[in-house]
Formats: sequence, structure tokens, C-alpha cells
Amino acid sequence: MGSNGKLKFLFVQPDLHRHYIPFLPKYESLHALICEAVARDFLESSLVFDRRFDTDENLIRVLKNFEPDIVGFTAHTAGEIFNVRRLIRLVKRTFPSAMTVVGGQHATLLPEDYFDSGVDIICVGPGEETFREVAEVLANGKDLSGVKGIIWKDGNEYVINPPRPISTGFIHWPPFDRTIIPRKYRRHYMWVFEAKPNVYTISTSGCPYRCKFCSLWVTQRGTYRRRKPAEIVEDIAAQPQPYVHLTDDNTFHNEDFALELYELLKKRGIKKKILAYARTDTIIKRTYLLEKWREVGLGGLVVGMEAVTDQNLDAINKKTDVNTNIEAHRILEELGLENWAHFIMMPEFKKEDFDLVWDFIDKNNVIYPIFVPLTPMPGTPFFFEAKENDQLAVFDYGFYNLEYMVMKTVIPKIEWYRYLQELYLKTCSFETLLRRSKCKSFHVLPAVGRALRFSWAVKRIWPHLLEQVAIEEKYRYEDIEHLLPPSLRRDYKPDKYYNAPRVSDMLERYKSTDNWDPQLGDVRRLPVKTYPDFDEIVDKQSYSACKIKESSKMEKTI
Ligand code: B12
Ligand code: SF4
Repeated sequence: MGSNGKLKFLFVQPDLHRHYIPFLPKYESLHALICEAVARDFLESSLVFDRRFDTDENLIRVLKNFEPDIVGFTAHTAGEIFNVRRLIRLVKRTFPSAMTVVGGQHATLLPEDYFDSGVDIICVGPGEETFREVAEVLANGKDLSGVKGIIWKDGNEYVINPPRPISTGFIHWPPFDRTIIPRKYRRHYMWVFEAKPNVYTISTSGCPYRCKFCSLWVTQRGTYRRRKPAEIVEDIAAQPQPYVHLTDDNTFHNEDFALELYELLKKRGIKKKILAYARTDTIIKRTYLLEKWREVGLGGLVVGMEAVTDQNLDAINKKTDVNTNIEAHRILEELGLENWAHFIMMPEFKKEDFDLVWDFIDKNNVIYPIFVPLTPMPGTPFFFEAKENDQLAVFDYGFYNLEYMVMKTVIPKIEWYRYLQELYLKTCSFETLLRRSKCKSFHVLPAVGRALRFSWAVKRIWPHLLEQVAIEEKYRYEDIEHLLPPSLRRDYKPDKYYNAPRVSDMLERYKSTDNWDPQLGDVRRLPVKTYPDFDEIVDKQSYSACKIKESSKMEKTI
């Protein structure tokens, strides 16, 4: 602790799981910026360590030189929890007096997976108010029992404090201090498809819809929050980068907000290429807004098209239909806006279903499609449902990153992957690009950049797909269940945690669009638990034999 009673804060962005093939951009840690901004009053100095672009050896050096009082961690996907645990052990070995705090989606939905001896505090839910209070309490040498929304370690037990309700409305954060991120990482934060430096910021958080596959409404408990438009504009204006990624879930849902933000961006004379998020029905309802936003640089949208049949759209509770999807795409094309259209690939898919997706894409000239295997996101009602119904085929969270099919498929998994890859390659071929080149939304750099990057990723991922299939064939759930993270075991009950209502309760949420308050529970205590990383479970020798067998099968099919 500094001489003024203030704390030294280190934030560690973990390395990506080895099964993640990084075909999408990697940006600076907004979590670090938010934590630092809200707790600034109690911090003497802050620093970000980005392990995605650095080494464990350097982290040890930083720990010794910086001597942090608190070390914060987040995890973007479930697989990163293994890396977070590894890094936390490293922190505890190198600098034992530092308090370790984890937050993020997995910590919120499945906190028990972090009940590992090195984790001191688990922040459940949004971090802004909670982290400020944690910093205040630690700086004043008080104990953590009064901080709502955390689970903290007390000897050999974790104490579950009462929850912190989230309120719908505006979020306020002091301006971000991006200087806490060392310059050497900056060159990595870019919009990869065009190799352009990027500002990564946020305008809204949460979403009022209840798509079955999505984890956001669960984490945010059904709320939709906005940041003050003036704060967003200041944030963007202060950065030199020519590109802006608004990391929202549903940017244009609130019309007044989106309009005010546009007006302020315009007044401020900002014109950067902006990427935001929208549903197809919003695109139709608010076309005029998109036209306006184009004036300030809106260049593309991440759009959840999800399916090419009404039946599949209903199955995932998307509340849209195919005609809406087609019309939304037509509007974006007319406006010359890139449609980064996401399609969900279902486990029931056979060859004809993959063909149907391609027909849709080809007929409608979708230039920037992204295909996402339907994944029960750990901690969502869909996940618990799939686990109970024996639909999960993969028990290594390292594969739960939307690149792998972790559910049981109708056709053999290898065949399923082959059709998916063929689909990707068709969208990347020179012939396809040439045919699309007359479209208004065809922009050479992103279209070619996407094709090159995706073709590269499709090849890079093969060994991992083979590994996934080999593990799936070799390991029976019953045999390894006791070695898995707590949330993957049959006796895991989400209603132990106030932030995770009962599955039946959450299933009800599909039907409503209300926010819901956490159940106010008493303080409870649970023991410290630990479990191996999945790679330690795998018997490498017999697994390699499996891999070789699959490899030769694969070469024949490809
Ligand atoms: C923008 C975004 C991206 C960007 C940039 C990612 C990056 N960091 O470089 C792009 C588009 C490139 C991307 C890529 C991917 N993404 Co992404 N992404 C998002 C998105 C939309 C926002 C993430 C974000 O930064 N939010 C802003 C922060 C501030 O909010 P937050 O994470 O909720 O954090 C709050 C609290 O959780 C808490 N908190 C969080 N951490 C900490 C830490 C501490 C110490 C404390 C106290 C508090 C705290 O406080 C915060 C403020 O309230 C989310 C959806 C979402 N809205 O969360 C998906 C999401 C996180 N991505 C997801 C996935 C799967 C991926 C990919 C794996 C997809 C793929 N197959 O390639 C990749 C992996 C990228 C990687 N590992 O770096 C999934 C993760 C699901 C899961 N639980 O596993 C999500 C949830 C989307 C979804 N529903 O499917 N992603
Ligand atoms: S509309 Fe998008 S962000 Fe909202 S619940 Fe559906 S998938 Fe999630």
C-alpha cells in the first residue's frame, strides 16, 4: 500500500485458451479501464498487464517491481478460467500479499468454478459499484462482509455476501485513463480485417430480449443500461484511432438515446468508422437512425440473423422471422453498410441444412457472414437444460468459445465440421468475392481481409477439431465428472447463488421481458474447492492414438 493509504492496482487480462483460434480482433481490456476509473479515489497507481501479448516471466517481473495490493482478472470466455487460475497461482507464489479479484461473465454466472484457494474475491455482476467499494474497504483496512455482490475467501471457506441489484437506466463512469495500458500493447488492438487501429468502447449494456442461446440477458438480469451520450462522445473524441468498436449488445434499441448520441457525435465533428450491434427488426424499425449514423461514420453492424428458416428462429426464441432478416439485409445493402451477419449452426444440421444456409447467403449476397455453432453458454438456462437432458458432448470449457460444436450432433461430428468448413470456404472463395464485388456494401479491405483471415482460421482449427472429436469419443461423462469444474457436475445447483435463479425460474424469463431482482439471501459459506485443468485429465498417450486414427479418417473426407 502506498504511504497515503491508497492501493496499487494491477489488472491482468488473461491469455486466450489454446483451443481458441483468434480470427476476431483482440482489444484493450475495458474491464481494467472501468475498474480503475470507478475506484480511482482509492488507488495510488494502476497498471494493465495483457498476458495475450506478454509472458508469465514478464508478469513475475512486473509483480516484483510494481508490488500490487490488488490484482484484478476477467475472463472473456469460459475456457479462460483455467488461465486465470494459473495466473492467480503465479501471483500468489510471487507476491503473496496481493489480494486477487475476479469478475466477468463466468464469475457472475458460475462463481463456484473460481472457488480455488488463490482467489480472494469474486465479483458477481457488473463491477462498477462493487469494485469501488472493494477498493474503499481494502484501502481503509476494513473487512469485506459489508460489500454487496461479492463472494470472498475467509480461511477455508467462501462467504457469499448479499447480492447487489442492478438498476436499469444510465451508467456513469469517470473518464477512462487509457495510459494505464502500456504502449507496447497498443499496436495489437485493431480491427483485424482492415489492420486499422481501433478505439474500443461501450455505449449500452444488456438487452431486453431473451434469445435462448444468449448469455447476456442472464448476466445482466434482463436490464438494458446506457452510458451518458456526452461521456461516450468524450471517450471517442479523446482517442486518435480512426476506427471505433462499440461493444454493445443492442446499440439502437433505445431510439432517443441513439439519436442523442448521433447528434453529439455530429456536433463534435467526429467521423470515424464505427461498428455497432443491431437486431434485424431494429434495422427495419430505425432505418432513419442508421442513415443518420452513416453521416458520423457508421460503417457496419454486427447482426444476429441466426437462422434461415422461421422454424429455427422460433426454436431459439429470436422473435424475428426470415422475411425480417431479408428486409434488414436489403436495407443495409442499400445504405452500403457492412452486415456482419451471424448465423447459428444447429446440432441437428445435416448436409441439406448447411446447403440451405449457403443458398440464403448466396441469394441475398451476404458478404460478411459468421457461422456460430449453437453453444449452451455456461451458466445460462439453456446450459442447465442441455446438461440435464444429456445433450452436451464436450466437457472441456476450452471448447466453449463458439467455434466448436459442444452438443451432440445428429450426423457424425467430423462430417458436421466438414460441412461447416465447406460453408466458410465457399464464402471466402475468389469467385464469391468477385460476384459480390458489385454490391454497395462490398468494401475491398474488409471483404478480402475477412476471406484471408477465415481461410487461415479454417486450416488452423483442424487439429483442434480432431482433438475435440477424439476426446468426445474417448471420455465418458460418468468417468470424468468428479474431475470437472463444479458447474459441470450433476449436483451443481445454480440457485445456491442469488444471481442465478432456479432453472425453472430462468426458463420463465424466456416469456417475459421484465428485469428481475436477485433473491436476497442470507450470508452463506461454502468450502474452498479445487479441480484439475482439462488438459491434465486427458490421457495423452491413448488420446494421441485416437488423434492419429481420426486424422487419417479426416484426410479421406476432406
Ligand atoms: C465486444 C465483444 C467482443 C469483441 C472484442 C473482445 C476483446 N476483448 O477483445 C470481439 C467481437 C472481437 C469478440 C470476440 C470474441 N468473443 Co466476444 N464479446 C464481446 C461483447 C459484445 C462485449 C464484451 C465487453 O467488453 N463488454 C464490456 C464489459 C465492460 O462488460 P462485462 O464484460 O460484462 O464486464 C462487466 C462485469 O462482468 C464486471 N467485470 C468484468 N470483469 C471484471 C473484473 C473485475 C476485477 C471486476 C471487479 C469486475 C469485472 O464489470 C464489468 C462492468 O460492469 C460480449 C457480450 C457482452 N455484452 O458482454 C461478447 C462475449 C463476451 N464474447 C463472447 C465470445 C464467445 C467471443 C469469442 C470467443 C467469439 C469467437 N468464437 O471468436 C471471441 C473471443 C475473443 C477473446 N477471447 O478475446 C461471448 C462469451 C460467452 C462466454 N461466456 O463464454 C460473449 C458473452 C458474447 C455471447 N453472448 O456469445 N468479442
Ligand atoms: S437480441 Fe442479441 S443481445 Fe439480445 S438476447 Fe438476443 S442475442 Fe442476446
